[in-house]
Amino acid sequence: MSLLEGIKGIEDVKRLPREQLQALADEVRQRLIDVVSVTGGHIGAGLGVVELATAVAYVFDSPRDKIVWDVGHQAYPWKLLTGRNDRFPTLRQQGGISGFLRRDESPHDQFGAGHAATAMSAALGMAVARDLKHETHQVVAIVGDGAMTCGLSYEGLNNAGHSGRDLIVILNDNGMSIAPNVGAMSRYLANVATNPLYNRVREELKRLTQRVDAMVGHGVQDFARRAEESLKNLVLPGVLFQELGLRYFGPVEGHDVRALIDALEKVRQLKGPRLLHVLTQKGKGFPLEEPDREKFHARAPYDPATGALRASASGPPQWTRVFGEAITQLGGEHPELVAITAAMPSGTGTGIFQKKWPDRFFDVGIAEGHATTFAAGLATQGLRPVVAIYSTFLQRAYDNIIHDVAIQKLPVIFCLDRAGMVGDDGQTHMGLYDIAYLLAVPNMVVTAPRDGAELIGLLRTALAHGEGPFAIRYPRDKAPAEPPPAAEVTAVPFGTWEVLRRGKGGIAILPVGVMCAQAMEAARTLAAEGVDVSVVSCRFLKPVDRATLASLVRDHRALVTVEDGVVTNGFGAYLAEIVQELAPDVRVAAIGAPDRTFEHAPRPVQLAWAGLTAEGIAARVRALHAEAAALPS
Ligand SMILES: Cc1ncc(C[n+]2csc(CCOP(=O)(O)OP(=O)(O)O)c2C)c(N)n1
Repeated sequence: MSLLEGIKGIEDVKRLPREQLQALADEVRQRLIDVVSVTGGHIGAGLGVVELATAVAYVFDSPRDKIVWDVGHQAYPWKLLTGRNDRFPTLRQQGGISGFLRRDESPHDQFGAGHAATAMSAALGMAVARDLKHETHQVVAIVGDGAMTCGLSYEGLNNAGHSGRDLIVILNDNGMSIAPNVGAMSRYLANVATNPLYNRVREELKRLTQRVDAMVGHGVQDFARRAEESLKNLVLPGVLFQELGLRYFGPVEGHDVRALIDALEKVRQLKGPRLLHVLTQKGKGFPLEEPDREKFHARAPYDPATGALRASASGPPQWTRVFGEAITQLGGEHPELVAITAAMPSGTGTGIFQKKWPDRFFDVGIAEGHATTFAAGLATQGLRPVVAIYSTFLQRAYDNIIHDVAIQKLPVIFCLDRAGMVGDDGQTHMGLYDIAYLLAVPNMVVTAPRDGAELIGLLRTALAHGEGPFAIRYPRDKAPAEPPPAAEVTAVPFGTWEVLRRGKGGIAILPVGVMCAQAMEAARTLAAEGVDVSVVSCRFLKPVDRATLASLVRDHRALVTVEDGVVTNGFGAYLAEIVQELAPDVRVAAIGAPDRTFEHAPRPVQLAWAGLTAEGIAARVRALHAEAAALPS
C-alpha cells in the first residue's frame, strides 16, 4: 500500500516518521497530476505547495489550529492530506468536491475562498476571536505573492502588525500570480530571495552579536541588540514586514519537507504576528515539455505523461479570444484605446492586445478596485481605457465604479468575461450579480452581445459613446461563431434592441445576450405547437430601447425576460418598473437565476437548474399562454 492510501485523515500524516514525509509529498504530487489529468482544474498552484501542505499538516494541529489558505485553488494537496483522497477524483465534478475551500466540505477548511487575499483578514479575525474566548490554538494564514498585489492583504497586514496578536503568516512566494507577478512588492520579494548579500550579512551579524555577548555585560548587550536591529533594518530581508509589525523569517526552500518542518516548528513556538517567507515553484513536477508557466495555472484534461491537452480546441472560439482579438484590432483604429487587466492577461484575452500594443497594456496585479480608479484617471486625460475583469472579480470594485467612474461620467469601458453561470469553478466564481449591480449604477450603460460580431459592434458603440461608463458582458463559453474582422463590423446603434421574430400570439420573449439562442429555439418549439411568440434581443439592458418597448406593449400582453443572472434586481425587475409606468396591464415575467447559491457543474446543467434553456423558456411561455386562455374574454 502506498503511503497516501494510508492517509485517511490528518492524524495519519502525523503518525508517519519524519523521514517518510518527503516520500508522502512525492505521492501527493503524482496523485494531483494523475487526477487533474482527468478532471481538469487548477493544477499549478497545488503542485507548488505539496511540501508546504505536508509540513503544515505535520507541524500544526488542524482543525484545532486554524489553517487559512488564501484563494483556495492551491488547496488540492491539503484536501488529499485531510481525508479527501478517496473523493479526490470527483474534484470539480457535479456532486463532487469543490475546486476551492469550503467550510461545509471539511472541518480543515477554515474559510471558504475563491477570490484572492481574504486569508490575512479572516485569519486575524480568528486570532482575535481566539483571544476573546481565552483559547490557545494557532492561527496560520497561507498567502501567495500574487495576493500581495491586493490592497486587502495590506489592510489585513497593517491591522495584524499593529494588533500584536499571535498570528503566523506563511508567504508562499513562487514569483507567479496566474501570469508572472507584477509590481514593486514582487520585485522586492525577488530581491529578498535572491540577493546573497542579505544572507551573508545576516550570518556576520549573528557572529558579531554573539562575540559582543561573550565579551561585555548586559547593558552593552542590549545596546548591541538594538544596534543589530537597526543594521538589520538597513540590509536584511523582510524589513518591510518588520516595519509593519511582523517578525520576518526566511526565506526557506519550499520543496524540502524537513527544512519546512524545522522552520515551522521554530516559528510556531514564538509569539506575536510573524511571517515565514517560503520559496516555491508553481507547477513543480508538471510534465509539460515546453514549459510555459502560465499554462500550469488551470488546465483542461491532459495526458499525465506529457502534460499535452487531451482535446484540441476546435469549433468556434471562446468569447475571451473574440474579445482579445477585437480590442487588438480596434487598437489600430483608436490610438487612445488602452487595455487594463487585474492579473489576468490570458484569462481575459488582454494578453493578445499586449503582444501588439505593449505600451498601451497594463497588468495592475490582483487589484480590481485600483484597476477601475486607475482607468478613471486615464479617462480624465482623454484616453479610452478598456477594463477587462471577470464579472465575479469586478464585485471587488463596486465603490470605485460608482464613486470614481460613474458619478464623474468618465468613459471607462468595462468588459465582463465569465458573466452568468461559470460551470465547474462553482459558487465563488459565479457571474450572476453584474446585471443587478451595474443596472443600479447611475450613468452606466449595460449591454450584452448575442454573438461575436455584436461584441465587436458594441465595442465600437462604447468607443463612440464617450459620455460615461459602458459595460459589456459575455459568458464563459464558446461564442456562437467566428466573427468577421473588426474592420467589417459597424457599431450597434446606441440604445437599440433587435427584433428577431415578430409573433402574433401576444407574448414576447426578451432575452439578454447569449440567451437569444435559447429564446429562438423556444420560439420555434412553441410555433410548432401553435403559439406564435415574438423574440426581441435586449442587447442594451440600460438604457432600454423605449421605441421598441412602446411598440411591444401595444400588441403584447406579456413580456418574458430571460437573463443569465439573478432575477433579484435583475433586468426583468428593471424592465417591470418601466413597463408598470408605460402599460400597467402588460405582465412582465422574469426568467433568471433564483436567489440562492449554485454548486459546481457543467454550465449547461447550471443553466437548466435556473430554467435558462429553450425548454425552460417554452414551459414558462406555455404557462402564461394557458393562464391567458383561461381568462374570461
Ligand atoms: C479577487 C480576485 N481576482 C482575481 C483572481 C484570479 N486569480 C486566481 S489565482 C490568481 C493568482 C494568485 O496568485 P498567488 O496568490 O501568488 O497564488 P499562486 O497561484 O501563485 O499560488 C488570480 C489572479 C482571484 N481569484 N481573485
